[in-house]
Amino acid sequence: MEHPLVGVVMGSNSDWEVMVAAIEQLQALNIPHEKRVVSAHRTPDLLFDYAATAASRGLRCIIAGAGGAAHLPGMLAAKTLLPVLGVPVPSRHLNGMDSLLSIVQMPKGIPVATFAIGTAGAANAGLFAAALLAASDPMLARRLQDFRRQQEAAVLAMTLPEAK
Ligand code: RP5
Repeated sequence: MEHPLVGVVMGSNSDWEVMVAAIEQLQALNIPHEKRVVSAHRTPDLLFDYAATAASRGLRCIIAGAGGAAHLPGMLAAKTLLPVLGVPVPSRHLNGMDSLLSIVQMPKGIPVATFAIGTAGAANAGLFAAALLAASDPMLARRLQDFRRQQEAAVLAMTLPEAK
């Protein structure tokens, strides 16, 4: 793969089922990316290193998914000036409400762009990363526009069954 522009990180490989939706969007739009497990509380040194070197390695933004007391996106954002896109992963006991609140309620000063809980949020984070990059990449902007057109055509072609 080309030099990655988007880093996709997640707190555990158990987040993959959700976070793969972000990867799929990046792949569909031909955006070079990398993926990696980075845990805020289990691998804090790796987290610091990943965030501190992300910009100098050429990344333009980071998509971070985590569940539970999800400090991964916020801690990454604290250590890099790159935009961090946070994806709340559904948790076993609180269905991701804990993940959402942990990610969205960042105190003033260190922003995290927070997306919906689960696969919709992961996919939208991928699309948002595409929109960020498309601002300075006309070819990518065209691919993103094509995606929107295809999506529109699919909805316009939808039919509904007869009511009984
Ligand atoms: C978080 O804890 C991860 O992001 C994951 O969503 C959650 C559970 O992790 P595992 O116990 O499945 O590894 O760090």
